[in-house]
Amino acid sequence: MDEFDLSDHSHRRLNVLTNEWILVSPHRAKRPWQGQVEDLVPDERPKYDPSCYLCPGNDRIGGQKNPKYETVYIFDNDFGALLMDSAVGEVRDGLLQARSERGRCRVVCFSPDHSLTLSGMKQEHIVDVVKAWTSQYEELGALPEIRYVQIFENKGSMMGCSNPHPHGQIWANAAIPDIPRKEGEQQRFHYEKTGTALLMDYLQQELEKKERIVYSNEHFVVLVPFWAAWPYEAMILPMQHRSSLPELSEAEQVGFADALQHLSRAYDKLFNISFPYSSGLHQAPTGGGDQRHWQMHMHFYPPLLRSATVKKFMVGYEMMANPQRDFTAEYAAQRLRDCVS
Ligand code: H2U
Ligand code: ZN
Repeated sequence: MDEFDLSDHSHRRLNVLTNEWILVSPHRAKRPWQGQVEDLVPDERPKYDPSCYLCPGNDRIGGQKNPKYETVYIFDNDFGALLMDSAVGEVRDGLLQARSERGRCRVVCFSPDHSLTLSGMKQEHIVDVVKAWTSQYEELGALPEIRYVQIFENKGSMMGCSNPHPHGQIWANAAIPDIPRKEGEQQRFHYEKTGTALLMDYLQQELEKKERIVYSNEHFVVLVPFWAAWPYEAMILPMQHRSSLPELSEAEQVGFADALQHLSRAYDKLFNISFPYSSGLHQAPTGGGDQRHWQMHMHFYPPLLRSATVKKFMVGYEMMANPQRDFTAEYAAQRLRDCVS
């Protein structure tokens, strides 16, 4: 039998942030592919679209009108999944349990320019987005009913985004949702055991090995996590221990914007399209308590596998057992590194 090799033999990798496993089958990356492989025509959009409900000065579907904004613009989602004033109550009926949930949902327009995405924005304007996320985290997190602020972006129709105008969302709610709760628990276990932040120790290992680093500047690192499940999954991490955005210095805000810009440009270059993904920031829960174990980070989960049109399906085994991938995280990191400019 051959000597075990991560680049050749099937294996499982542990996601230390969630304590869940993923299956890697590198030998399958060599199997023949008969599906279509084609580039999409790049979508050309005007800087202003009179029918866009996010463009400056336009009417929204809910009847409100956007101001003629010139930088980042934030409004309460007209169709928010969470409301601050909904009825409070509980159902406990044997195994049937339910609890009311309150919260606030907002939409964050990254730019007044309808034609842009993060990758095409000037770095100083991405810094404005980082600053807006920071003040939203502070403002929403200070509400007494809020324990967790989730900042995210769905980019591209493939990810269910309803409008190409550059924007993201924020949902803030009373309970800590499952994924950040699991990540928080894992980080707490590690901190209690070692006195150091889990993701700081992980980053140290990655910086030594270098094989999964896509890009880095003085303050931030872009890497493909060892346990990546999506083909071109990536993570942005601060170099220093920072639990949440308000802890970043001005220079670190710029470093974060620079990392965002380089990753989004590399993504667009990979298959020569405006690359779809869901991204989101994980940060310490709000509302008090010791959160030193938390290290803020941003996840990118792009659905594409092989080209602009060939997507990775998280189906069958992934739905029933655990995520699986063919080519390795190291291969993905190499390809993304080749696209960094
Ligand atoms: P996507 O990021 O998934 O495209 O969602 C856009 C959000 O914008 C969506 O949550 C909100 C929708 O509720 N929206 C408004 O708040 N007002 C509108 O007039 C249209 C859409
Ligand atoms: Zn628009």
